[in-house]
Amino acid sequence: MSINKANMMEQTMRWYGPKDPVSLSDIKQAGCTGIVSALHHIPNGEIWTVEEINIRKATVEAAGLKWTVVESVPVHEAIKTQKEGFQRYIDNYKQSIRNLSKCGIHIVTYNFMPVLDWTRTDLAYTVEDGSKALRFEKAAFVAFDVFILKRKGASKDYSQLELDRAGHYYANINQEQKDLLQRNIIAGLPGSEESFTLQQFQQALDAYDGIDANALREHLIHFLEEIIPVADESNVKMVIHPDDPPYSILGLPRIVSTAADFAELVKAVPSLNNGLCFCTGSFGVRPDNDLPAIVKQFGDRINFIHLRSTKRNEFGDFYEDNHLEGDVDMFAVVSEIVKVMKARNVSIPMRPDHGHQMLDDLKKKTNPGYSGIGRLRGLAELRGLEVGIVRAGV
Ligand code: DNO
Repeated sequence: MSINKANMMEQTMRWYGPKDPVSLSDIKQAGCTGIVSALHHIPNGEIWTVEEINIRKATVEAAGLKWTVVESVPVHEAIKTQKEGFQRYIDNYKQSIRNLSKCGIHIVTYNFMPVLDWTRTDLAYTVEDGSKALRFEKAAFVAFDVFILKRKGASKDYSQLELDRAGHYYANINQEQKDLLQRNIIAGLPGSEESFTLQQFQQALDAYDGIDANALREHLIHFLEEIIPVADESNVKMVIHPDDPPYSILGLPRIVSTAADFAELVKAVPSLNNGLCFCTGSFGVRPDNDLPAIVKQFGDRINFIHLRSTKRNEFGDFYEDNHLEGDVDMFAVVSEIVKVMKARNVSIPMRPDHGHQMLDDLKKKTNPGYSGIGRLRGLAELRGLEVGIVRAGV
């Protein structure tokens, strides 16, 4: 029996462009209709021209798919730190929004995390069924901070237990493992537009000297006050991605980790185009984030959804679990999303966020988190969940 898809999530996957080992045809066969993509070859801070956007758009459309969401137009570090010359980058950003709109692309994702985008310590953590997942191990992260980066004052940021566990971890890994840990954290995961050597990394951190959470929030609000009027004129929905993990790391402030954080941004810039990319995997790492309540509270400004579940332990470690397992109550989340779409009479694009490396993909070189088969499994489960919810009239 076919069901009315008008108020159901639009199924999409992220595609990194022509070099992505997962093809557009693979994504279409997974059952997606939409693509999430970005012009990763354009240097961070430069304008995305209509020509370049149209090239990507034509490639996507030739495969019978639609480029529904941009993830991400990256925000230059100078905008976050408000260093000399940052206004030029804001102007460029505005022009990219206008150009995307001209090409018919109306949802743009971005984040405002200082220096690092999403962060993991282990990209090949073998889970019980033999597939590989991404993991954040607190002891490894603290070891990187205290013993490899040797950040000034780092040890003051951790408890004695955390330092002891990190010391133990570090004493038991070899040089190769140390190098790998460093690479995993600072060499840039897929989608992060920055990649550093240790020395460059320290310099990037230093640029935040004197910038605390309040200052960073002011910088973000300034950015929003500048770009949201352009989004309004261009009919573009801007959606901010939450911090991953959702707390301050390496002494850097993070300001989009909770519902209260996002509420501040809404208060400052109320336009509905100041929206949220609702990422269950990022918000879900904190037990104090009530995910269905966030959907309820911000339903009118959630315009892109990342569905993924994490499993945490008492030490602050987490790994990416199967989409319907782990700490996220996916049934409760999708039920709220279904209600929102019905009330708004819209279909919100969703992507299965990450997936385990599994089956044939274990033999391939894949983008961590973005292999084809693991995401296909996640999508299939989420699709079934949503159909069940809709058919049951929950
Ligand atoms: C990781 C992603 C992030 C996200 C950006 C959005 O898999 O969720 O890279 O795309 O933070 O700007």
